[in-house]
Amino acid sequence: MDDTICAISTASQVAGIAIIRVSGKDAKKIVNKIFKGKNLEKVKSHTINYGFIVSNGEKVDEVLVTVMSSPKTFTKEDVVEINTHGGFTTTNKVLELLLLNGCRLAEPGEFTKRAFLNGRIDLVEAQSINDLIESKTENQRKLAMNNLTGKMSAKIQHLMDYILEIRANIEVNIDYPEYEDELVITHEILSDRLNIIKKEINNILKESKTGKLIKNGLNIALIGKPNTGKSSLLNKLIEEDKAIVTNIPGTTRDIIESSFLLNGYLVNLIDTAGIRKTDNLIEKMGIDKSLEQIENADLVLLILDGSKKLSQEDKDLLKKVKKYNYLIFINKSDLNLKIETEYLKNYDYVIGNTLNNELEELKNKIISKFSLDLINEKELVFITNTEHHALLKDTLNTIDSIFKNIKKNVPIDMLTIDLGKCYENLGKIIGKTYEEDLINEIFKNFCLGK
Ligand SMILES: Nc1nc2c(ncn2[C@@H]2O[C@H](COP(=O)(O)OP(=O)(O)OP(=O)(O)O)[C@@H](O)[C@H]2O)c(=O)[nH]1
Ligand SMILES: [Mg+2]
Repeated sequence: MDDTICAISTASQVAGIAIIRVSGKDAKKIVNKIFKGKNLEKVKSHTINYGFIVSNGEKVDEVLVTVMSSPKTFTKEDVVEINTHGGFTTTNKVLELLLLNGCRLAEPGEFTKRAFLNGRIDLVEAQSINDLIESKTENQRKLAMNNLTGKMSAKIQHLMDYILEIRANIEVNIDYPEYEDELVITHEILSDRLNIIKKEINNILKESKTGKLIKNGLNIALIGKPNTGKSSLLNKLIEEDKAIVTNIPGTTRDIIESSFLLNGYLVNLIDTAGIRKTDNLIEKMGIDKSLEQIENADLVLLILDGSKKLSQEDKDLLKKVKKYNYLIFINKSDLNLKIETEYLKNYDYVIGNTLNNELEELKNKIISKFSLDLINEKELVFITNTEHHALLKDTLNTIDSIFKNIKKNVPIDMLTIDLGKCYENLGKIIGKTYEEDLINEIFKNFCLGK
């Protein structure tokens, strides 16, 4: 972290302006070497300075240079940002000059890594910067922004503080029995407190499902016999003629994916080959892919042709989808309905058609199935990272093993190792360590050694 790094921070495309970011202790010195204007090493912090980037006395570009002194910057180091005219050649030339004058090209994410290592942001916040950049919907943006402002980190930190307090308390009970003011942690008290932690982690995990849904979108696989209108439905929902539609059964062979916004949430539709018995090798391969999609989807949407009686193939599919999170869409309601709805009475279905865009009932059903109408009202603070999810699950497992040991009457001091493990797991989410914190906690709360 001793060196000074630089990178083009804006998109690599022709634009009016591009920004080159420089961070590190020599940021001002290096930029100053190639800048004609005020002395950047002497200007006030957080100022924008007009001038030219020069190379061998020749003007390369007319620029605005923002100088921001440590520590009030993104990386907490000195940061200089050069606004160049955004052509490829000019921007690359300025970057090249920085490299020739002592900067190193930043690795991907290195500015954020420095912000983390210098204590400006924690790991959840660092991750959410990426999410913020990649967000496609308003809700994804809100979620990332809430995480960025540390709301999730605060929740995790709160749990960690609680564990640390118990752990430090036990430590004092053992090492300083003469310290009588201190509550003695018994198996019962420990169980009560562990239950509180468990409940909170379970809540975070439950809500994280919603977070994942916002971040990755809701994956819906469109499944059904050939010719029921799967591709027509995809086209109608995304409002674009993306998938080929014909009256020839077996039209779709490959998987076709596209997204649309439902109530502000990203929905990824996966159109698949109609499922039937076939000797055609290509169609067969397509059907295998359809069946794979059933496994991976958040919702399996089975499309039936309402103008026909149920065939054996439909009935087989009905049996199959019941094992998943499914919904049935009876399509072609503009025609005479011949489908036996009586057979479907124990199934969750809605009726509509793609021909006249009668899809409101279907949309509303999906919204209510995933409570998409309720999410908005809650505060969007969720764990979205898979590793963080795994760490929380691991913490729950460790708590369960403590409970088992309590039942076996294992002495309290033997349980502290597992308590430490819980703390460490949670700490990994926000990038904090255990030992140091424990020592601080003991000495902070109990003012020992007086
Ligand atoms: N009347 C009517 N016809 C429809 C409706 N939806 C689709 N169709 C027709 O049904 C036929 C099949 O539509 P597709 O969308 O290609 O069906 P598919 O399920 O994708 O078929 P495969 O790709 O072969 O599995 C086309 O002729 C569509 O125009 C509807 O709501 N009403
Ligand atoms: Mg199709």
